Amino acid sequence: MGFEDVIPAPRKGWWVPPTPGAFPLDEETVLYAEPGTERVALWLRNALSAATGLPFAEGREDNGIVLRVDPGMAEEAYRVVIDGYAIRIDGGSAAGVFWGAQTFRQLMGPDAYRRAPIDPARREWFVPMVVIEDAPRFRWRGLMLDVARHFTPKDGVLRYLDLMAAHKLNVLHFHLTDDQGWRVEIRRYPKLTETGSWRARTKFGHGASPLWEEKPHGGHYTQDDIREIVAYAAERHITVVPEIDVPGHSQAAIAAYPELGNTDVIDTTSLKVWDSWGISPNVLAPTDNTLRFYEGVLEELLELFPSRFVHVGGDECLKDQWRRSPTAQARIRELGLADEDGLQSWFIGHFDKWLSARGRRLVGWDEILEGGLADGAAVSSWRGYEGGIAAARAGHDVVMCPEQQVYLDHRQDAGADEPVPIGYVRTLEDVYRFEPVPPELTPEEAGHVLGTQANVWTEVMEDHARVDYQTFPRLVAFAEVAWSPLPAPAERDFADFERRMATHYRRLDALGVAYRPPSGPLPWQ
Ligand code: TNX
Repeated sequence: MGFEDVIPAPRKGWWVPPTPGAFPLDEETVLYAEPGTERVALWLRNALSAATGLPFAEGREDNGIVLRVDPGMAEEAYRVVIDGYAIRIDGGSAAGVFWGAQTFRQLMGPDAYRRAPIDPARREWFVPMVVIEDAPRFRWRGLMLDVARHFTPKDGVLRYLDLMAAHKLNVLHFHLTDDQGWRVEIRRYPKLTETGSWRARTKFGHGASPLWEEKPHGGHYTQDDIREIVAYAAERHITVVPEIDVPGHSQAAIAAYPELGNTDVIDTTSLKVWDSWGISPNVLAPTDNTLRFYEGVLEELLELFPSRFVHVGGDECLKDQWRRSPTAQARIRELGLADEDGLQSWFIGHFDKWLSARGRRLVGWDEILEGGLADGAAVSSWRGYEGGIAAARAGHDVVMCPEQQVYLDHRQDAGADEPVPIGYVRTLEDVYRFEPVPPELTPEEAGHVLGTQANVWTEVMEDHARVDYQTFPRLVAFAEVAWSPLPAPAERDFADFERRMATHYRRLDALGVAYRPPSGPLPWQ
């Protein structure tokens, strides 16, 4: 299915004319943006000029590049036509044109991904004379980045957005809070970041030899940083979906504001930001005070993130403190709930209504199904496919991200020299054969699968290089699954994907991605 070496594989592609030809790009090549494509033109000019040193001046002439929105095409669809006269990149919207521009960059060769020309004497580049017609399979092609366990400085996030765009991924699920850290400035609650974004020591290590690093770790994004990240993403047609995890995974918030915890059963005043991995038993108290506090957090969040979806977590909330807490038990009786699961669903349901009233939609991890799913909620199905199947059957939207298939913190190989040997073994081929839509869904139910996302949890990734290593090359296979209409898993042509990967590794090299090498020594750990 793969045409040329384009990744993700486009739906259709053919040579123009029948014999392979090449179209030259040089000092004279101009770039013209029809209305609505100006920002794409700016992006393309910046990217190509940086790599080639050619100006790609604004202008409309034969032999130039023309970007255009064609309202007759589907929203994210695009068509690239490179014939004897011009290069035309059409899309159903600016997003479609942008994905077409990404494909065009691939056709220019791996050096088009560099940020400065490596051969200033080279004044001519060639692209193959082809027609490519393409459109995505899913509208939610996501990557979840956990910046709570290990903080990724803003720089690294912007770089990840570029890498996502190069692979036609369009949703960054931004896991901003957890037991181990709170990463977004909230003006009305300054201690969330003053206290909640730092931990005194951090456990790093895995497998049989855990190692305590007695060093502090932390960091956070200011609101202006977030505005910049969101704008940078928007220019790349990526939506940033923020996640504030409640009512579990909240120890960092409780460390900052102890009254958020179950003060009737534990002494929350001495709690620190959690410095181990695993799940903290210290969860939010199901009180009106907590609800008001998080409404305040979400109010500021909605100003920062225009995304229609807002993620409220809901995963792995240990209920022991609620079982022991007279306050929580009184709440259960007062609301006529069956048990603690009912309390969690009441909690999530509150924010479902609160967000809906503000024109947004709630999305949560599949535990939000327990005790009853809130009306408008969408589900991130992580504990396998089951939660997603149940939600789709009940008419709810679903993002498929089952941990056994697309958790990129899990090891990539069974070998003893794998530097991060945790979790299930998920090879590049396993990810390539991941199917987001389970066969047991009817076509109508399958229509509720908005798409899929790969999740990068960072307990064992203390820096950029490690995040790159775990994410790549598997994210490339994932991107093809999310974008291209591949056949059933057993029929997928992994050999053809590997053939195209040979070129793609050179693109990743040019981008400076520290991927797991397909052969040879693994990085020092
Ligand atoms: C489960 S997935 C979690 C995360 C961990 C991850 C490690 C999910 C909603 N919860 O908190 O980081 O496993 O693989």
